[in-house]
Amino acid sequence: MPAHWFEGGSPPPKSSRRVWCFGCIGTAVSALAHAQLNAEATRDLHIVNGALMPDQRLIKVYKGDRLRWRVTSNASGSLHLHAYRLAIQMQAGQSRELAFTAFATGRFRVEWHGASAPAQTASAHHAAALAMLEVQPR
Ligand SMILES: [Cu+2]
Repeated sequence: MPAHWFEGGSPPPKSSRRVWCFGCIGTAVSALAHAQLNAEATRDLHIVNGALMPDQRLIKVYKGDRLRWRVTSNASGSLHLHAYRLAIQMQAGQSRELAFTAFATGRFRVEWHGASAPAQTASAHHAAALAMLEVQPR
């Protein structure tokens, strides 16, 4: 082996360069998957007597996703997402859309305040949430 091969230090081992490459590809693939699956997240929320079906009660998204909730209710009231300073008034039988970007990460309560029970408004903040919005970091 010629002596000049060792001048200026040895090259990095091939194995470590390969690992670094796979790491890059993995990161790119998962970022792409998140972007494609969650960039625009539409949900139908059908509120019946102030409650949602169990499979609609957890909404998981990623930070930066654009959310579009198509809300219906059989009773009048209001839907609140206090952490995001969002509220919509609902009339019985009406459907409304709530569109916003998930700008903050965390678990947030989505609340329903029925119009037929005004005294319930304050206590509703201590009752079970209508749904939980879970925003994960990307
Ligand atoms: Cu509220």
